[in-house]
Amino acid sequence: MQISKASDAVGAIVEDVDLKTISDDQFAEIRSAFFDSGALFIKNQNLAPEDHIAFAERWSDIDINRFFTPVEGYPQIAQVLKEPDQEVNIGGVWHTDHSYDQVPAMSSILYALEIPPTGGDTLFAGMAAAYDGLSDEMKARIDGLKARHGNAHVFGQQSGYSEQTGGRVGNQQSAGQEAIHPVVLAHPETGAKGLYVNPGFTLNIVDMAEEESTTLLKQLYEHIMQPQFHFRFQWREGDIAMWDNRSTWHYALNDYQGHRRYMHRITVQGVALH
Ligand SMILES: O=C(O)CCC(=O)C(=O)O
Ligand SMILES: [Fe+2]
Repeated sequence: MQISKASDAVGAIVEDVDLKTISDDQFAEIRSAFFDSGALFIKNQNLAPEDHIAFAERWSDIDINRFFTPVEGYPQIAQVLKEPDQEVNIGGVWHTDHSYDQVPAMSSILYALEIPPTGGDTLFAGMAAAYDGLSDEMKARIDGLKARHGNAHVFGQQSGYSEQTGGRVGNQQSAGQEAIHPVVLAHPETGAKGLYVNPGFTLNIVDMAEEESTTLLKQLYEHIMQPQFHFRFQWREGDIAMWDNRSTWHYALNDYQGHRRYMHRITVQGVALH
């Protein structure tokens, strides 16, 4: 097994390993690379749904997403699918998964089954590198702030997201979760400080006037959107990307209209954030 850095800001590439047969020592190495880098790109796997589930369960219990259509026979696995005639994809904005939950998911483990002939890359951003890149003044300004996150505007009845994604997002009546988390998070495993707000689900900064909150979030987002904090992953069938939802953002590019892209996703449970 070889593990190498994907970019300065985020991610590591894992090669020459078969996740079906890893030892406990190899898993420990994978685990520490994951928390240190925020995301792993594990090349060239051949996993049945049972193997994907078994790998996910090495990390934590599975956190079943309320909204995505599951794979038939496997309620633990969500379909991340875009059909040729579907215009809007899943995850086509910068976001992190499940920040609207009281106990947000630790990781999403995405396995590529069908990749379009070109395009369909996923962008990742590293929140610790982005935090480190802030001015001292901005670090002082956001120290101790909290933000409110929610999902009704994405997964709720009124959002239109379900229709736009060809009905692939359902259960809208159970949307509406909200949670408050720190804007600067000391990572629960490593203690590294990172930004924990995202354009997908963060609603506002708590105890701040709306206009000031909007301006501050926009400033932070523009900072994080700078390419030095990113890595662009180009998929091959059989690859896994797994990311730490507490220390990264991701963005599924939607630049392959007319082609099919199909992934299986398992999300695993995290811990309460302070
Ligand atoms: O399809 C992708 O590359 C990522 C989609 C996404 O946002 C997710 O699965 O959480
Ligand atoms: Fe996502």
